[in-house]
Amino acid sequence: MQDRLPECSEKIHHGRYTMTPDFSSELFALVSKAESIAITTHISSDGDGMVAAIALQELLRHQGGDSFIVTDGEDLARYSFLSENIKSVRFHSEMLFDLVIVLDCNSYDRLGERVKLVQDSKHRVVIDHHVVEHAPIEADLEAINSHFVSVGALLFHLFEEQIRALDPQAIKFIADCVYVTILNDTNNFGNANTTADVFELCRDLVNCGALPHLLNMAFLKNQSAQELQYVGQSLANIRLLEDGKILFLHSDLDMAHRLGFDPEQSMSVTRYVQGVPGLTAIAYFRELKPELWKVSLRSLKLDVQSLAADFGGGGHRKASGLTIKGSLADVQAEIHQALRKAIDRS
Ligand SMILES: [Mn+2]
Repeated sequence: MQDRLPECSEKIHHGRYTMTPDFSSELFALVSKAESIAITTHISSDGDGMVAAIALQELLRHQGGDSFIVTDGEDLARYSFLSENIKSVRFHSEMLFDLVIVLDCNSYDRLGERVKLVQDSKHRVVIDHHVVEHAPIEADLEAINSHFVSVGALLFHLFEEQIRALDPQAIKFIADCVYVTILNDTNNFGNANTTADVFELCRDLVNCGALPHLLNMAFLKNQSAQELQYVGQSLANIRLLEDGKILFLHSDLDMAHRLGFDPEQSMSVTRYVQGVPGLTAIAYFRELKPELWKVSLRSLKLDVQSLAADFGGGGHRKASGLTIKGSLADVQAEIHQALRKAIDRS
């Protein structure tokens, strides 16, 4: 698929694409020299970066490279349907690796405490599909191409030859992982990045043994009854404002305690309300500590990044977040006012 792109055949620095022509052999040369290898991804890891890391670990294992996935301690049980043998370790500041491979991230800003892990390593490799913006990681070797739908898809492209040379079981394993990265980054083929190329790649992955119905169930519908109750009660809190242009919903600590559910384990709640007709903006309020709220903003029409920035938050134009102190009523009133102003300006 994407190998039609000229960007993949030569090293180009447009701030957007960097691909070395023989990336895979250069990477395997680094891997064979390295005494210790770490694979890592951005903070608040997701089903792209982390699952691509699981796929890469498997590929390296077949190439004789033993690696650790370095995490912030997040629970990888979520991915146990892919593998029970993920070799991972929680980051601590004394650890040192010869080679660190960073996936789904090209910026020191997105590494949290693991900046040290990357900076202290002898060699660094970056594989990513985000546009390069702030504090780029200085890498010995990098493959950055924002044409790819997920870093898993980029990984498959870079190593397709090596992957296809594996035994059928290993091929299927990696195809499953890559498929999950696409489910994650297209939000189940629902985002604007779901192109014909994506379906072509998925066709290849299914031909490699990936079973979409099982992966869909295991990855996207893997929610405990408590989590569904948590989502349900959050949805029951929906309020419409400004003639139905603004939708508010919230989850407080009391609710989480009552249900015995850890909100950190929750998948996005806003995805359930994004299709409500007539909306200009969504604000989801989640209580982090008593009277401290995380606000997730979504809008197809307003620039919610600049709105979040006014409160010390950040993100993207269409999806951003901030934290704010106060009672729910006060916090909602403040965000309501800011959104109303943004609507008036638009
Ligand atoms: Mn990604």
